[in-house]
Amino acid sequence: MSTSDTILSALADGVLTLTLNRPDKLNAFNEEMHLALRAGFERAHADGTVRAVLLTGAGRGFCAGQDLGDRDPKKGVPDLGHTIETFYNPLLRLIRSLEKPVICAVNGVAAGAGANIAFACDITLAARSARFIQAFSKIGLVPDSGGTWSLPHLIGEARAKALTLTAEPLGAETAADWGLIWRAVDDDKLMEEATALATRLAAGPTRGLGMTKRAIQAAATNSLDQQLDLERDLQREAGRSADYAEGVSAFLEKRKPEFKGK
Ligand code: T3D
Repeated sequence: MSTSDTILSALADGVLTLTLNRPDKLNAFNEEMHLALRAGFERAHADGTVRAVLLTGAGRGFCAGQDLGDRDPKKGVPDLGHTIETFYNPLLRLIRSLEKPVICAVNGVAAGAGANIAFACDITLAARSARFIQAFSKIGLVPDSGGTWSLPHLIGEARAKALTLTAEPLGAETAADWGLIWRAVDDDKLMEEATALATRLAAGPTRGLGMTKRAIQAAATNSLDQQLDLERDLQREAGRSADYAEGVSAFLEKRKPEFKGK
């Protein structure tokens, strides 16, 4: 099933796979691709049969950020604050607020917003040959798509500043060593591993996984006391879920649980 040619969308085994599909432009964002990707994540929020999302790119790149062909200075001075507010920020919020796992399979270069979108996903795998580039400083821009938040949180200020000010490419293995992504995998195994992971998570206790995501993200701004209170509230809710009853029953009956995401 496809929402637009610029995003390929397919649902199988509870995993909604969204593939950025402008390979000639290394999957750079134009407005059509933004709207189609947003529609994909909105579907993931609304559709109970979607229990995990897998985001990847078609061709040799993951995403080269904004399509600079749409930013030709000869056409006038753009209001980039407006495009961030209209397109990039809503996308980041949809990814972070989705109470289902979002797996990202970075199949090639991830530059500008493309890199920071990959860092915003819950579990990011990258092909060993992939590289991440904070390309913004090369064209006089500031990192966006949450990069000025996620980079210092994930790797500290020193590395965040060096990456963003120099725009030096960062290889997938170093990105994994630094904690920017989960794992670098052999190029020819990327989609197999990412699909297996997404499928495993989609068969899991979706509500518990979603609340886990919420709790981990909340820790960025909460005190320990606030976090302890949040854990209490979320555990109360998780303890009332059908999947918790199923998980405990399966353990006691020495069988595999069959979670329904409820
Ligand atoms: O504007 C706003 O709304 C604000 C938001 C901004 C968010 C951002 O993401 S700003 C950052 C924008 N992105 C960049 O600055 C990256 C530009 N691209 C590159 O630096 C390089 O392409 C890469 C390092 C990503 C990859 O290099 P390489 O050598 O592997 O590939 P290439 O030959 O440069 O690119 C292949 C093709 O993709 C090429 O087209 P061609 O010549 O074969 O017809 C190239 O022009 C095209 N392409 C790559 N990136 C973009 C792009 N076309 C349009 N926009 C791009 N961002």
